[in-house]
Amino acid sequence: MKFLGKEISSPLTLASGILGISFSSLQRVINDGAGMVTTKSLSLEPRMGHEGPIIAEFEGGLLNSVGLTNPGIEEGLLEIEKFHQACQGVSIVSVFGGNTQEFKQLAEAVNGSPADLLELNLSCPNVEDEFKRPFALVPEMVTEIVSAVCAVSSIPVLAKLSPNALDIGEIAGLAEAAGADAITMINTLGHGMVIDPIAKRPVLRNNFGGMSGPCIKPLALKLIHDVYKTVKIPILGTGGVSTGLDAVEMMMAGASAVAIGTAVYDKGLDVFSLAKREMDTFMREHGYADYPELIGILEEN
Ligand code: RRO
Repeated sequence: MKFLGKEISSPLTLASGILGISFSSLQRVINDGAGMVTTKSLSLEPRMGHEGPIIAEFEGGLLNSVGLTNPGIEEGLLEIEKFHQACQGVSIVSVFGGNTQEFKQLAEAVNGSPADLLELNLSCPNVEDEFKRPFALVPEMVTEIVSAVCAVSSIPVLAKLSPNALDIGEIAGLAEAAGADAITMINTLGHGMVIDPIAKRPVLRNNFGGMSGPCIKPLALKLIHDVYKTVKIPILGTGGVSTGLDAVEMMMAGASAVAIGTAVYDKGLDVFSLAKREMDTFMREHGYADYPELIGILEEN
């Protein structure tokens, strides 16, 4: 099947942030059955991120307050070069800028690389202290950043949106009107807090963080379906997917491809081969010949 004109071996995709940027991990995910990989969001300069603990487990998934730890765009793109020398997978380079100009500079840097697709992270929940509200919650910033990037990018552009937006359908529509080629949704939810009752303290050093994992899957499905009905561009769905059946549900809701993040932390890299096998079995048993047949076929009651 194809996603944004790129041939992919399956709709399964590594979500941003879960395996960093090293080409060998990204290559392993492709060998395990994913069609695409997304890098950790890269900024112009390297960032240390927040002090630990930055991850807290709870019964519904994970809370993270990573704080955009990354080695910077230059080093990230060196790994992308190695990735493309090593395998046939499709790469999505995720970038984060503190303002429109930085997003533009990042897009220009990515133009000079073999990256296939460019994802704009407009929705990191963990850097509000430095950059104020995530851009995906500010309609005029979505329009400004997406237009500026699409004017210079030589590869297709995805806008990654937040479930915290008041009306994510409106935000997706603005991204589409500004030239985005696809929507990635959803980034982590909240903030949430996990408490250590003995210490009488939040587990995260930063006190709160974005929620991911099975607890956000129903929200992701609902919002993806809403956006599917609103825009014409494809959706890279993500949020709580850990099995092949979860991926099938997300495609039925309207996603053209499905990214797995937190489940890699829980289940290890085998999650891709397991999910692909389960998807393929479901499709064979229910008479679907190819993945795109699943997209948006949900019938509402
Ligand atoms: O690095 C993070 O703290 C982070 C990012 Br950039 C993001 O987009 N989503 C998230 O939950 N954490």
